[in-house]
Amino acid sequence: MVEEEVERTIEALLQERRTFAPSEEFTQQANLKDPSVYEQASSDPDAWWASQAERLHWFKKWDTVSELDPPHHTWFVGGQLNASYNCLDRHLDEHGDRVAYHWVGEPGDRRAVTYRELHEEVSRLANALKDLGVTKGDRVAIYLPMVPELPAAMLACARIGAAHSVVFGGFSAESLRDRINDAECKVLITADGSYRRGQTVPLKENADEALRDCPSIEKVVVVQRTKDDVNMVEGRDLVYRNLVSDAPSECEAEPMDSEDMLYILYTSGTTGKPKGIVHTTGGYLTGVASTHFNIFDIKPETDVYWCAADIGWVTGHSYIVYGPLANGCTSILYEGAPDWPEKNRWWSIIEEHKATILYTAPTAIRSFMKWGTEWPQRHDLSSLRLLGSVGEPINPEAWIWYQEFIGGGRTPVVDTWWQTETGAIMISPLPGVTTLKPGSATVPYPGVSADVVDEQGKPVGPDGGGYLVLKRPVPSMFRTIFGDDQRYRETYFGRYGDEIYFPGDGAKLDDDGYFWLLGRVDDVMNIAGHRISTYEVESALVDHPSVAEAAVVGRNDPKEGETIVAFVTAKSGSEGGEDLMQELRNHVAKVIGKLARPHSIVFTDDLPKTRSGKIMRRLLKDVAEGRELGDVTTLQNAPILDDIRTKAASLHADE
Ligand code: 7RM
Repeated sequence: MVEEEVERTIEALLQERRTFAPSEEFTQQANLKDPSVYEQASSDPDAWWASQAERLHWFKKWDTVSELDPPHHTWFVGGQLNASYNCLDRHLDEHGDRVAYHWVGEPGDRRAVTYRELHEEVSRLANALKDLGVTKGDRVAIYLPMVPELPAAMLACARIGAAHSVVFGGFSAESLRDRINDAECKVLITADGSYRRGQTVPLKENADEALRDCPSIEKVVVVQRTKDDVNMVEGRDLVYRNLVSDAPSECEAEPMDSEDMLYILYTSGTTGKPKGIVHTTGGYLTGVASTHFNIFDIKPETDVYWCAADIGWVTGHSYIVYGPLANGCTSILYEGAPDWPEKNRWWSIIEEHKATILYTAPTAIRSFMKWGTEWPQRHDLSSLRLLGSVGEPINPEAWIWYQEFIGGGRTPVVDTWWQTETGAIMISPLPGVTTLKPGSATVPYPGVSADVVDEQGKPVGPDGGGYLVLKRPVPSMFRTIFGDDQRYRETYFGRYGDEIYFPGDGAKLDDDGYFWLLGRVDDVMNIAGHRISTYEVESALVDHPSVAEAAVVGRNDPKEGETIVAFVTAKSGSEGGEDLMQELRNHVAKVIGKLARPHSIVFTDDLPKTRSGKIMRRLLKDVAEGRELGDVTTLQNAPILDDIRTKAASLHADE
């Protein structure tokens, strides 16, 4: 389709069909189709969550469903289970030969791993880890690319009761070092390297650099992915494949208490030091199995499900590893970049494997929009029946594009709001029940109690904007920050007291009680006494046909107060000049109001992004305010900042 037609289609859909009720066909076959589930769950949350915990295999049933001691809470106390057993052993009798992962390597290699094969690999590796001295309660760092050995390593830890700490393969040696040291990991599982856009990433080299300063590490297990020659330290470093083939294939899964730690995952906060988010076993697994089954409407026998995140982020932990495997479904696992060797890579994978469900992030969707519809249109995507979005607010234009050009106009799109801390999805449609509104994550999942409140904690009511809060703990919620419970209390419960969890997001409620997420509250600006979210202005900007992507920050100036600075990437074919600048300012004024009109607009070829694709507004704020740049170590495209700084120089011309 030519660009103009695409615009017209999106425009028409946005105008004519503001809301999308589930089709009768979809509802009829849906796992959850009875809307009374919401009422039932809220009138007796413990009974609801207990019913969801029944999805799992418990070695010993719990004594109590929940014990609340705000801000702490425990779930299924007295119960015993094992996550690896639930993800593997439990499925073997009935469908051990079902594919767990269709793995696709970036260079084009492929491997299908069945539940039985994964079970054997995990059991062998678990034995090998025990042999290396890893015992229950120890921490194991994992720094691997998207290869089947990554979920295997996580499950091997879970099998013997060691907590894993997965560090995203795109992180630097320094980040790896800090995370290993914070958790005092005993063993590191890594690889020689990984593939990204046809290049190799030297993981082992990074690991070696990190390990110069990691006294707790005793052994290093190395997966040979690229088969490059790498440095192996005598007595410390061992080849993964040799260890696994030499180890016995039977390994009992360790019975774990429901509240035993399953893993630590680091996430950035407002300070430089990342927070080690601690998840436990029974509650976490209950939350991810339940939400995965109901929100993605999983039919384990027939679905081919693809969550295109990296396992190094919580989305991958919950919705590539634990949720899908607990539900016994077949997933796709892809190692590489979406534009390698060409921009149709994802669509060719979907066609080849007849994927039925795709779960990805708005930033990816916007890239696809930028690349044009000709790439997906080369492929038969008719196998898709459900689409999901996660990671940031999705602007209605991208939502519609996704549904129309990837979902063929048929599929529900579930916009799922949650965090590393919540472990599982908290706000999302149920695709067989909920009427969708493009741009809204809709309503809290059954058993989740959310609201939007003001500075004092007073509910703002319909049509009001404020802060999102969760008013009652849920099983999948994290328990603490590793080694820093004080920070846990202060960051999440310092604002409204011990009973109310504050996730750090702004939100709006509409007349139907739907939640509209507005981005992090650190991204909320105060322009002449009006609260405007950077996200609202960004949405207005990307709504303009010439804009591919936009990031907005508030620029604080002692004289001028806070003013809006927009960083804009123009679509190919559009020119970022004086004319477009005026047009965009007028456009925003038209969409939101004059008070939201950006004071300045800087055109740039790209925006600074973290490796998970989140725009780093903090750095743009530094640029806008003419400061030294803060921490750039988590940035995937650092060089673009120099370019942006040069272009933004005029912002400070009169200072
Ligand atoms: C899953 C994940 C969490 C933050 C969260 C929000 C933002 C995530 C959505 C969203 C609007 C969504 N974990 N966020 N999902 N905002 N709509 N559907 O991303 O810990 O890495 O990030 O991401 O600000 O607080 S995370």
